[in-house]
Amino acid sequence: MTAPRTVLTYGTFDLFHIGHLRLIERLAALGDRLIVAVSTDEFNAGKGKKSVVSYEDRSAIVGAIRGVDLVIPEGSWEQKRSDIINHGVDLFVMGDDWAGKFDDLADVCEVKYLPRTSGVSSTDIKEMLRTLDPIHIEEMQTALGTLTRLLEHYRDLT
Ligand code: C2G
Repeated sequence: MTAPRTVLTYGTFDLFHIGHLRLIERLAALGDRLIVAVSTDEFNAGKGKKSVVSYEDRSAIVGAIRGVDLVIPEGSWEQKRSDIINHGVDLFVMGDDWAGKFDDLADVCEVKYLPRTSGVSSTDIKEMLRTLDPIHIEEMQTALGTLTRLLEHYRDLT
């Protein structure tokens, strides 16, 4: 009976989307146990990221995904090595936007980077939402009013 193969990854998982899901699905297929470390709100602030969704909700969402066996908080850049040792991790995996960044962990476990899912990111979703916020809708309505008046003015001149 071989020991279960444990996989570990880290992320913010804000505005959970298909890119996050596709990564987690692939990770679950790489081992018998999957641990996901979710960045805390405080750690995100340190990354210069303000997540829309709270740590409490982001970790609950990730924890509810089939194939995720444990969610732990990510509160610092330095905790990866001790997490790997304390949880008996065999394989550390990140999306390839992090390619090479964690190769120093190769002395305590296997390190892999998987291709990101193209065309989707929490940043893009936030940008889309931003254009829909009330202030921007009001700005667009004002601009539309100005354009309408200009058109009417020129139409009267012709
Ligand atoms: N990801 C992906 N495809 C996307 C978007 C993200 O495969 N379209 C992957 C990323 O490569 C990462 C994981 O999903 O491995 C989580 O992405 P983020 O939530 O953006 O996490 P990040 O801000 O990169 O934080 O210590 C590491 C950091 O906590 C990682």
